[in-house]
Amino acid sequence: MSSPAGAKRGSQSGAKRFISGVVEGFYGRPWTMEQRTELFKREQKWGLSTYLYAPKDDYKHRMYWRDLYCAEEAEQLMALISAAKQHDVEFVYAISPGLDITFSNPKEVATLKRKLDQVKEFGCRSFSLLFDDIEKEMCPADKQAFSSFAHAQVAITNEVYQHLGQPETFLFCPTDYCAAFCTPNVSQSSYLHTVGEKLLPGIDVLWTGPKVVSHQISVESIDEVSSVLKRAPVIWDNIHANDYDPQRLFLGPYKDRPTELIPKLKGVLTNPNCEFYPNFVAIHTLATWCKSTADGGQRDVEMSDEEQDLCYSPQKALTLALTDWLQEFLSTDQPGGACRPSSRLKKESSDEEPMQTDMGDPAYVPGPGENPLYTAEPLTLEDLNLLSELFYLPYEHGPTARTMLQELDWLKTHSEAATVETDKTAEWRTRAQRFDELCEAVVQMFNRLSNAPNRSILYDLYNYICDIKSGVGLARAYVKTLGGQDRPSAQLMNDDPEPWGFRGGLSGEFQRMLPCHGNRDLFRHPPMTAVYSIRPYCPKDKMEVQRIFREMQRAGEDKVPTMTQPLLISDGLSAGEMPPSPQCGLVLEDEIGVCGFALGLTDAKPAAAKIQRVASDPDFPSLVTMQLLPRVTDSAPAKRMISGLLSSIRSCGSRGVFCELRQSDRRMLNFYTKLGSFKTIKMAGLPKDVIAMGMSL
Ligand code: GDL
Repeated sequence: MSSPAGAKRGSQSGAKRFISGVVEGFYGRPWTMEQRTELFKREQKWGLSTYLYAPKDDYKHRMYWRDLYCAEEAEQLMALISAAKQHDVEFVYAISPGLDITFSNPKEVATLKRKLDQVKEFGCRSFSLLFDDIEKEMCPADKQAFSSFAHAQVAITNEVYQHLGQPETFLFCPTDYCAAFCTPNVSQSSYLHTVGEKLLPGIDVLWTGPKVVSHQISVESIDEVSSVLKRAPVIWDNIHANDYDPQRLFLGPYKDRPTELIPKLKGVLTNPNCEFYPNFVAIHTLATWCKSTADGGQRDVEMSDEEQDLCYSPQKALTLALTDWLQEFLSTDQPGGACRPSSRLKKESSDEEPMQTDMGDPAYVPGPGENPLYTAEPLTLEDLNLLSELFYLPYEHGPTARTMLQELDWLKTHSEAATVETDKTAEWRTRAQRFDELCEAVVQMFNRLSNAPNRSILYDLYNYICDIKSGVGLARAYVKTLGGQDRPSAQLMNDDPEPWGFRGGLSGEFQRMLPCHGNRDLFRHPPMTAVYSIRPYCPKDKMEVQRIFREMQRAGEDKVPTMTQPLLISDGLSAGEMPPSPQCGLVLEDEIGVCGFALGLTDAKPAAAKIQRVASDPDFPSLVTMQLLPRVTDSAPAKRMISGLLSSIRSCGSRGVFCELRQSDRRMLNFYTKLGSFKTIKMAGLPKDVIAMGMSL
């Protein structure tokens, strides 16, 4: 077998080998010993070098870190460590004492050493101390003994490292393990500087990138942190971790980490989905990434020409992974494979009778006029591709999922074309039909998956595929209703729906009530280019809001002088003459300061009366207004603000909102038009050159 490319990288150049592989570092049920052994086999096959044992909710890894392993546990761990050796995988044992350790107490340090000595006796040679996700405040005794939290952690880590005889691999996870946690930032973080200066040079540092779950990891960001840490970090990658959201699973390829990073890193360990089997793609694509080099400079001489296609493409890596995964789905001799053979699967172009493979009774053969035996279509690569696209990556849906969302959005926005003949009616019908086909493909994929022989993979996926099937089913029924093909579906329109008609439980309920609900809509809002924050409006923002309002008014002066600009109902709100309704104000800030606002009134009547207007459309009782300084070139923050504001107004029980826009305000006119959900409406007493747009909630 050819040698692992990732592992070879270092040994060829004489440096320590590149650490590549998996960290079992998530919250929740740890993997079983069999699953871990299966993991080692895969790592070996795919050329990954390392496994970091760090299951957060394993008793003796974190909460009861002081307790030694009992005989039975010892036996299991020994077997595991030796299985890793057998498969040429480096087993790194991690311990997380940070929840309650007193760093300054020598007894505590002795306890930690004793625990790691025990694991060393099991045959383990590589270790790690983790200080992630812990309270930063030191206890009074530690405050007296150490000048900072970093000093306390580094002192104990250095001591343990030396006690264990300076292992070849020794990893340290800082408490500030990503840029977002550093105060004020990476280059000025005194915590990271202490780690960089005081941590012994043989110890490597784990780092998750710009955030806990990093969308992208740039070369510049790694240069920056490496210079502070005085060493290249080992990435602890949470790109496929799903322990923070029970509805999400990540089956997309390893992505948005340029391969130029490889020579700048000490290693990459992925902390993937809690469910073991669906991690096939996460680990396989990471292995492909590790084998790629940006410059092709460090090729492994033993690699075939095919393997030497070193330019990493997430899409190609995904196809490679799914092609291999398909075999595993169809296999019964894998762990979890059903005893019933694949004889019930439809065979392609075969006239043979189903083979009998059960040892007991002969297979049931239906007689004439009896029901034919149910045979399932076998799972296809397209099915797996669709599955991956529906459960793609934390910041991105796969292409088919995006298409489905876009199509549904379009069908909803243009729903009048479905029932009243317009120039869009034919297009509406074609697109509705196409949407229906996409939904049907999901259902078929679900059916074929449910019939796949390998039950272990299926059981890990089951909740997720059921959930998506049900979500797609609701959307499909809704489109049929829009098209007048179906009576309004009982599930959708009924005010006493089945429980699957309102999903997400109490947590979903809470989210829908928050002003930022919808902020992370992965399909509408692409990631922003600058860093903005949206926060609730408070009275001290009045002057800033007024300043932006005036500035934008002046900006429109080249078209119409301020004095002659028509008066809008919302002007009083923007000018600070009246406050927004409670929870109906948001301000946008960038690094310079306040740069935009979105304000609302749940009842627009009093504001209208102030300028002798009537706002009496019962369908649109509420009012919104928004302005952004020209330096905000992204439309994403505006979309986020408006969706936050609309969700607040909706939760106040309003039926609809309207906004008034001067025709000279092209930017806002464009914004609301593109948003799609606002439509031009007729309003009594609207001044000349003012357009009103409304949206039902
Ligand atoms: C974290 C935890 C990790 C968890 C992940 C995703 C690190 C270093 N620690 O912060 O245990 O699985 O987030 O929720 O990433």
